Amino acid sequence: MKNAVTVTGALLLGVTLVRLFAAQSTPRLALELQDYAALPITADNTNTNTRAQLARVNYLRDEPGGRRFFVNDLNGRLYILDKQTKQFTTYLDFNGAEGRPGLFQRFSFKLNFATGLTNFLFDPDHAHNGVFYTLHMEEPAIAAPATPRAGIVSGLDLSGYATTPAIQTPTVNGQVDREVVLIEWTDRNPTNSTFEGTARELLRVQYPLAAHPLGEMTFNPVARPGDPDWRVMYLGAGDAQSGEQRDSRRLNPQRLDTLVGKILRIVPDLREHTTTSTVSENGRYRIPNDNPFTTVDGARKEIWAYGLRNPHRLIWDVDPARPATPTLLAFNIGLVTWETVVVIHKGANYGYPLREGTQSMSPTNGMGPLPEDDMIPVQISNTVTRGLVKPAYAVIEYPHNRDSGGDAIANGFIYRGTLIPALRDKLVFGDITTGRIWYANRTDVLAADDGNATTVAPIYEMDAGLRRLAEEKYHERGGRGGALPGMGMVAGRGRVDLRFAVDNDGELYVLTKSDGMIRKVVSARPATSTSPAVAAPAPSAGQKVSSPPAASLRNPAASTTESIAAGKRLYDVNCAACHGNLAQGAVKAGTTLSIIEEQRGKQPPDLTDDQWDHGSSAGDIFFVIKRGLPQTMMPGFDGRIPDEDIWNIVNYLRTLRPRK
Ligand code: HEC
Ligand SMILES: [Ca+2]
Ligand SMILES: [Ca+2]
Repeated sequence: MKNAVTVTGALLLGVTLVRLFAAQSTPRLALELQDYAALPITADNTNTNTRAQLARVNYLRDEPGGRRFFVNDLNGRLYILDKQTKQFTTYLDFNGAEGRPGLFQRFSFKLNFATGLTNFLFDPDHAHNGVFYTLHMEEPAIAAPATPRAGIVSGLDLSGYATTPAIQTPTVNGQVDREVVLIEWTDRNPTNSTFEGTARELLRVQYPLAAHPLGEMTFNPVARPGDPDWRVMYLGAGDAQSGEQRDSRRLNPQRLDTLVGKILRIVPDLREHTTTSTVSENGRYRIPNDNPFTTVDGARKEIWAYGLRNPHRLIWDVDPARPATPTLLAFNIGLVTWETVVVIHKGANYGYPLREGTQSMSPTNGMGPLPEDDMIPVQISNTVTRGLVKPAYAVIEYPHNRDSGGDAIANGFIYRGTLIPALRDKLVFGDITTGRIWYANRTDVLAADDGNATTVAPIYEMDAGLRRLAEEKYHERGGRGGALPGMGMVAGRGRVDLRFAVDNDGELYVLTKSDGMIRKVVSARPATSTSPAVAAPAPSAGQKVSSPPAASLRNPAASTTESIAAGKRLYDVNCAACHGNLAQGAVKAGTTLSIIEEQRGKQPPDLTDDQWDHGSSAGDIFFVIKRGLPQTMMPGFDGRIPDEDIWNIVNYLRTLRPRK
């Protein structure tokens, strides 16, 4: 077992190095970011996890016509952002949980990641019809009505409002922690900054676990009235964490009888496409007849593509050479190794959880090479299959790796603005937790969509210093604690929590939840050698392939009072935040990392109980600290703490005994 892990690590390193070298032959670009607007702080300041992020800004969208921005905060508010004054006005407040003043009493926003008011989207005809759509999460266990509360928004006419039955998702023990709700709103006067009109619930889907929701919506940007895609909505539905479970939920992303882990395609307005679509089961929307599985027995007709873990962002590439047929791309967050961008094709299967990136994944989340003739079953239900299909592969991928990767892919855009010629026709994207930013050439991205797993677009890292900027602003705006809130496996303590946005001119914005800021990308220049790289932690030596047998290594530092005191000082600064101030472990210290956020590893263990899962000799402990434990939250300190100081820490740890 241990050997298998090492081999995968070595393979991974090989892949990573090839890409790194590709990246270094081109001069590195440095992005200049300018503060654009600061969201009102909605943080829970008693929390150290992502609820302590100053404002959980998720989307910025330009109003059709470009007069104002609209911006949402997962904590519940949909704002109008005035482009001149940079003032935020609350347009709708969804958060009516636990006596809060907003619309929905079942509103659920406290867990990390994309819980809360996840998204809003303008109808393509918004300027005329005032229609927009929202996605938010509710907690079905809350004993309060699921309808919006009357009197909260004085112009909201609720006379015809009715909820829909939640579409069931296969689960175990009846567990359904959340429901995702899609609502269509019609504002009779879309020019003022208040809401007056009606709302219609279109869809409600069970989410057995809270992470990876149905969180993304988009319309084909080139479709015009009369076109088959006019006002047809594509949705990105996360897998509700199904694919990483080791029970019957695991196949949900592959199953065509459930909506999670899919790209969906629906017609929200019952009056559109009446002759080429069918009314949905719940009677609230239509399903185009040319969706790929409308004639497959037992399949959900809403499905457009499948086998995805968390396709949380969708974008379109409009090729000037063939503007009528834009390409849909999804940013898909991975589980074990690969963060990916995929090109979405009608009916395609992206393989998860049998595949991740361009590798295969075992039922215990082990990674391996793809079989030579790569085919997987077409899964209708948990037991029924119908033939085989060749999975579709990523066009961009990066690993969970300190040197060249991150924890979770954010979104990105193919730059079409005029401010920054150096970015033209580049897909600019980033990593959520580390705040790293890359670009790939658009032509490389499209060329990699060739059905061949071994071709992916090269990616080039850019310097933006985003982590440093976010840390400074976080503290300047009153954020407490030493690091940014939350954690990531690669990022360590402190998530930047990055997303991108574009305005109607195609200019780029960077949204960061940690400091609740919107920044505009104003230039890209060749990086000078002194330009600060993203302050990512120093490389962990965990990927080194050969080393002396750890257990036999002798501690060269004598266990003197000085050594132990030096070790304690270093421990307090570098380790106490996770392992507790007395090294008693996160559980006893009461500083446990949220289960959802850090589900991939154990809680930081007690280091005083003389139980060593990774070896008890001084050499074993030395190497755990130096290299970290890959695939867990334990970072490597190589390059950050000199070897002799690591030995001092070992000496300090050796003096500790369990405390009552
Ligand atoms: C970001 C949180 C975090 C930080 C910071 C951190 N650790 Fe850890 N550490 C962990 C976690 C989580 C584990 C358990 C990994 C596993 O086994 O799944 C761990 C495991 C260990 C182990 C292995 C224990 C065993 O049972 O074998 C040692 C030793 C250790 N850490 C020491 C340190 C020291 C010393 C520092 C500071 C220099 C440090 N850690 C900093 C999270 C952290
Ligand atoms: Ca209005
Ligand atoms: Ca390819």
